Amino acid sequence: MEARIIGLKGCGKTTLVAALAEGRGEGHIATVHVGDPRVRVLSDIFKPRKTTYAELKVREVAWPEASARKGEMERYLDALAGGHVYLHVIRAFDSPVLGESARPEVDLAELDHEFLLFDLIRVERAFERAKKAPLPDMGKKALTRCQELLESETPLREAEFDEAQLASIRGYQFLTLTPQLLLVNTKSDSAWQGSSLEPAARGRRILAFPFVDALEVARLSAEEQEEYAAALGLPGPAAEVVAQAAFAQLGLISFLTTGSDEVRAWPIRAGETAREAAGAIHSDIQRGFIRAEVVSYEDFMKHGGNMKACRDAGCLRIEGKDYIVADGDIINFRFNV
Ligand SMILES: Nc1nc2c(ncn2[C@@H]2O[C@H](COP(=O)(O)OP(=O)(O)O)[C@@H](O)[C@H]2O)c(=O)[nH]1
Ligand SMILES: [Mg+2]
Repeated sequence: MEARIIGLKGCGKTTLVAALAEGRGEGHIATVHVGDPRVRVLSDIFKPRKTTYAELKVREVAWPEASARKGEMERYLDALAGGHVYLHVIRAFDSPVLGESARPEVDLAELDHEFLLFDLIRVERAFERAKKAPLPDMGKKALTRCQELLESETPLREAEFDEAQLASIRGYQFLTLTPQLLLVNTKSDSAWQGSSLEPAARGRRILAFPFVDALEVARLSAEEQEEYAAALGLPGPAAEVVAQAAFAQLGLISFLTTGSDEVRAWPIRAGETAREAAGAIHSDIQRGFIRAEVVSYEDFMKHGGNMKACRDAGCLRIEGKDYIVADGDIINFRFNV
């Protein structure tokens, strides 16, 4: 999963990358492990050679300088492409660097407005091109609908599109179609009064914490992180909290695979079938899918973390290709290629 960190200049994007990276960052890029206690427990039971958590790749996209905006804008848009989710950072501390006091509502409205404008420009360009190479009816209809939404200042992610419509607009890479998480960078020493951002959040999840404190916590050992996060009033280590919220915002769940080789969490979209889930591991397993042997993490732990006990108790289920995978399913795929 790819995330892009967006936000105006000086809001704390680089600080966030550092806090998320826990030492694994490279400047503007970091790979975040999605903390999953189930993976930790299973790893203790199976003692595999390798333990693999779901990953969120994050990349900071710097806000273009006003003076150089024209040329930089294209680069900005290129850098946003490929992001499955935007982590939208909002400054809620008075910035000595910028010489500006906190104005989170204004900043949020500004970037939201810019994104609507970018998308409107894309719609207009698409209609321009359609004069030379006409669009199919479906494409024209979908594009017109996007235009109406954007002109009424509705981000496209708030609209319901059916699969066919989505297919015809996906290629335009509209910025407002991408889900967002709002990350409020708060003042260290005072309680955050977040209610004023709620209306403008329009359904986006809000996480608020002081990034500088989160960065301090991230520099500690794994054992110390939980404790110090709590002491600073943070909901947890930033990497864990942000990655989990991003996955939730995207409607992702994880199924698990176990063995002496590897214990691993595999993120998939909620609602995917066993056969689709198999494809997350390897296209061969999807192609040669025979059946899935499934036990829920809860049942597995209820039976002492023992697969044979699960089988004897009848809670190791045999499921077919259309089975809808549940979060925390431990799955062994049978396949034949
Ligand atoms: N007081 C305070 N300053 C911060 C915080 N986060 C970042 N800063 C400072 O704000 C400035 C800009 O931060 P930076 O992460 O580079 O912002 P970016 O432009 O969005 O990448 C730096 O001088 C940071 O030290 C914060 O949580 N509290
Ligand atoms: Mg920066």
